[in-house]
Amino acid sequence: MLMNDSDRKNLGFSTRAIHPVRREEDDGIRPHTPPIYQTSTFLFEDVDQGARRFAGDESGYIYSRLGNPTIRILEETAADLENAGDGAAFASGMGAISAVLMQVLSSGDHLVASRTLYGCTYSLMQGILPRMGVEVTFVDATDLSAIESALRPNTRALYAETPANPSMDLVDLEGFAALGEEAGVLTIVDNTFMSPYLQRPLDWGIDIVVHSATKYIGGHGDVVAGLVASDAEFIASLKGEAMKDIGAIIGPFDAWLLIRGLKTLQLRMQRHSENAQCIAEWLEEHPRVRKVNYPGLPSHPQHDLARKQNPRGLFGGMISFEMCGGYEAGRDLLNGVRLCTLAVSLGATDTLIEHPASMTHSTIDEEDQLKVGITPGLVRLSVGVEDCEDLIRDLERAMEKL
Ligand code: LCS
Repeated sequence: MLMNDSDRKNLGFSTRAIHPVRREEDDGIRPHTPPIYQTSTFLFEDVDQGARRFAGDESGYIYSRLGNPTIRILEETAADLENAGDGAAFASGMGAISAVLMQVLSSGDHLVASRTLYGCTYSLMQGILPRMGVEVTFVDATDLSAIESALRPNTRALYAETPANPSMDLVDLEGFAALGEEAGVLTIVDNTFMSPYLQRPLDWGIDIVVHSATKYIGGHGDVVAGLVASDAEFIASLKGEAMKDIGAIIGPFDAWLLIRGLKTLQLRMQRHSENAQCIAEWLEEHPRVRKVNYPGLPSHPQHDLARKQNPRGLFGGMISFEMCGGYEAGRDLLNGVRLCTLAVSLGATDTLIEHPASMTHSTIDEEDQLKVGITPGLVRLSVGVEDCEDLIRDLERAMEKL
């Protein structure tokens, strides 16, 4: 027997992640893992059935851009883990973010966004959105009063990442949601850095959550994908327009990889967080490091907020830190490590090290980079699930050579 929705309600996070939401699979074969429906289209019994499905008078699959059973398992399972009414999966995090913004915003609308965002999210808001007639104001989203002051009568949505890439600044989710509610505007939060195991923005009243599922949800650095979680009404509108008509859909095999990734999300996030806490504490004591940005450190200016929003006492695997000696020191550290992998992206099982100013955030001009703490000497580490002592030894050896 397959579990029904009320059975799931009483289950813990890990159990729900390990047992994906599976509806009827009535071909009698009953595979243990969900099948990959690697098909672009679905058969109709006859012309009338095709017409009924297109008219919405009969449920059932039509064409994989409009829905696919493997993708649906991922969407429902991910939504369940975010405590959302429903979910939608996309070809990439940027596919998810752009679809949400296209769905929510129209020409003449205004968006208030955090000034600290992943480089391509920022360039989407700075380049494409204004070209389509949407005004965007970037604010310091750690300061709720700055967000409030930026509101205008035509503001339609507020957008932030928390923790933000790569500054590790936090947004007060409860306050952010309350501001949106009071102003009658939608709140959108990118939960990529935390994953639903460590933080569930919808529980604080946020309207829409987006993810680069490329990162912790996939977890192994082998898939590019995005997810959206929200109430069922918003997801239905997103699927009915921005997903259907723009078409940045995920493929069935990539969806299957994410269903598999979710099963170990809790184990990985626990270990990523423990390793990152240990490395952040080590870096903070290192004479060649000027500053460490990690919400799990008491020195993080929003450490109390981090404890409130991450009640498990785990603060994720992402650290950024500023080297004494600026760009040259950062470059030499990145060139000197052997075990840490010199690559962008994050959330893989191995530790990745990169230079935000010249890589992930190079789409932001230098003046704006500096405003959000992306200095030439800033290094970003996506701490993996290796043995922590080995990572510290690798970093120590590279630091000694500086
Ligand atoms: N949101 C955040 C917070 C991200 O870090 C990224 C990608 C995206 C959205 C976009 O997701 P994608 O389309 O790549 O799945 N961040 C990257 C990074 O920091 N390094 O490489 C990609």
